[in-house]
Amino acid sequence: MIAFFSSQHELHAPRYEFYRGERVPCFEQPARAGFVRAALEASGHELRAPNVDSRAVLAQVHTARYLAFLEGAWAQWLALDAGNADVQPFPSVWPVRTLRSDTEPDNFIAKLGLYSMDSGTPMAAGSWAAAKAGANAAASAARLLADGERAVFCATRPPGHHAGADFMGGYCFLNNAAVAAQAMRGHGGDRVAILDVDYHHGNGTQSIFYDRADVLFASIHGDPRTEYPFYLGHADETGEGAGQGFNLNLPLPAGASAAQWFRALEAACLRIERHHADALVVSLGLDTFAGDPISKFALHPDDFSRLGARLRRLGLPTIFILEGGYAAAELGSNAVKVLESFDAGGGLSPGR
Ligand code: SP5
Ligand code: ZN
Repeated sequence: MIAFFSSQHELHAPRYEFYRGERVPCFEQPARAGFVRAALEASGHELRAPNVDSRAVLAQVHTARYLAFLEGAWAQWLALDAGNADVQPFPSVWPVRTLRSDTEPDNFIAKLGLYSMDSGTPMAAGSWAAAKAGANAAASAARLLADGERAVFCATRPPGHHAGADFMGGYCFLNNAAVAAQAMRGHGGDRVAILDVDYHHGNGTQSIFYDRADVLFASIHGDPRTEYPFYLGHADETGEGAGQGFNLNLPLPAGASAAQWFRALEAACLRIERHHADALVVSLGLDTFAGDPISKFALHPDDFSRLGARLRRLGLPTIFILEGGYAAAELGSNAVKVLESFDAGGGLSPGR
C-alpha cells in the first residue's frame, strides 16, 4: 500500500506533558513515526512525501481564526520572551460555560486556552509545520483515491481526531481524518464514511460533521464516563439537523475484551454499508493494543489483521490515517498488520 510520510513530523517534538501534576515524557513522541516508517519499509511498502497543499480543505474544516492562531502561535510565544524557545506553553484558563469565546483575547496564554480543550497538548516550535505536513498527507491521499488508487495510508503525527473546527486537544492540532473526508467530497464523492477505531473517542471529527448527512461518523472507543475525552462520545449522540442519524458512537467499558470490540466493529461496519459511501476514511488509532501504556482495551497483533480483513470486505476505496498508539515499538508492526490484511483481498467489490 502506498504510504504518505513526511520527515517534517520531527519538527513537533515537545519534551514533556503533565500527568498527575508531574512532568512526564510525551507519550506522543517522534519515535512513533520512526517505528512506523521502519515497519513499512521493511515490508516493502512505498513511502511518498505529501504532494498536495491542504490549505483550501483546511479552511473548510477549521475556522480561519484558529488556523491563523496555530500558524503564528510559536512566533507570538517567542515575542513574549526570547527565553521561551526552550519553554513549552500550556493553557491555564478556558472559556467554559458563561465565559465568552467569541472574542479573541490579546494575551497569548488566554488565546491558547480559547483554542484548546485540554492542557495535554504540548506545543513546540515546529508543531504547525508538522501538523500541516500531516494534513497535506491526508489531502494527497484523497487525490490518489480520486485517481483510482484502492487504499492509501497516512503515516502521520501528530494525530488529528481530537482537534475540532477551532480547537486543539489530545495531542492533535489539525484534523487529518476530516481533511481526508472533506477532500474526497471535493473530488466528487457524494457520501463518505469515517470509522474511528482509536481507543479515545474522536470528538473533533464527530463535532466537525455532526450536522451533516454526507459524512457518516462511526466510532468504537472507551466509554467517556471514565475515559478521555470524557465530554463527548456517548451512545445517545446521533447527529443533529440534517446530520441526524449520521453519527454512531459505540462506547465500550475500559477493559473490554477483543470479542466485545469485534462485536462493536460489526455494528459499525453494518452502519457503514447502509451509508452507501463512495469512500472510507479510517482513523487508525492503535492504542487499542493490549500493551498500550495509556489505554485499556486488549487487542493483540492478530486482531489487527482481523480488523484489516473486515475493513477490506466493505469494498470501499480507503484512506487509513494514523491516530494514537503509544506502545511505540509495536506501533509499526501493528499498523502493517491492518494494512497487509486489508491488501490481501485485492480489488474493489463488484459494481464499483
Ligand atoms: C490521539 C490520542 O490518542 N490522544 C490521546 C490523548 C490522551 N490524553 C490524556 C492522556 C492521559 C495519560 N494518562 C496516563 C496514564 C498512565 N497510566
Ligand atoms: Zn487515542
